[in-house]
Amino acid sequence: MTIEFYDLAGQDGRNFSPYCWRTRMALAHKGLDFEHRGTAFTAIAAAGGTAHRTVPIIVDAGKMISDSSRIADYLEAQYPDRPSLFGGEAGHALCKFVHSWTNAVVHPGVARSVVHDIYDHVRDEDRDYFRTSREKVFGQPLAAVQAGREDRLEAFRADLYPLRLTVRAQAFLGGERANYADYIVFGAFQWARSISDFRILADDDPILAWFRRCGELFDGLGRQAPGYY
Ligand SMILES: N[C@@H](CCC(=O)N[C@@H](CS)C(=O)NCC(=O)O)C(=O)O
Repeated sequence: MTIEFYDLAGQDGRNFSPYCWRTRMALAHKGLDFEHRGTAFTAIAAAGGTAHRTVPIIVDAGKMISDSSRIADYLEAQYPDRPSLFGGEAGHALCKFVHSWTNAVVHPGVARSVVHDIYDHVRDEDRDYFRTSREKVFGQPLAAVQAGREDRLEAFRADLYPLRLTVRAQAFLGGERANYADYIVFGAFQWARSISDFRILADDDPILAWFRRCGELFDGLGRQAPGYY
């Protein structure tokens, strides 16, 4: 039975959720077909009920699972004969660091750079919800959160130095081949690319070259998704 994949959907087929990209890449890595269910923020409750409040959500063989990490663990356990997402226990453990670093350093930097651009790309029915919920989190109007992003760029790019050093020396975080660590970080930059023309990464940044390599995986899955660059 084909897996159902509930993915966040904005305007013009833009699927911009960084967490959903983790899942989308994981499904592709495992070679699993899925039925794509583009879902507005305000439609998640109808899809997932009270138990699943965020996307990504998958439904596989009648079982509903949310949270990108849980989904990755499920896919790895359920489909052991398909290519491994983690390459074993050590890889799985190391992904927890990549997850924490991405959520603590990369996501906040990206969010502050493009949050108003996200607002511009959410579906009409999501606009009030997105603005209200995110302004509550940031304690500021979205335009004020994003303002000054050019001035913050150098510091944010410097924060990415460990990633830069790594992907300059090897093709992927997983080594010669991409694994779930790559998809975790890829999701963050794909998020930005999907809804903003603001260039977080300089043209000559090795991270951009790595991002493009990731975008070419699985027949250009990432590159072909609507985006600004
Ligand atoms: N820990 C979750 C986080 C997922 C998450 O926050 N998803 C966002 C979209 S990027 C969401 O569904 N938000 C619902 C909302 O804001 O109401 C995961 O890894 O999947």
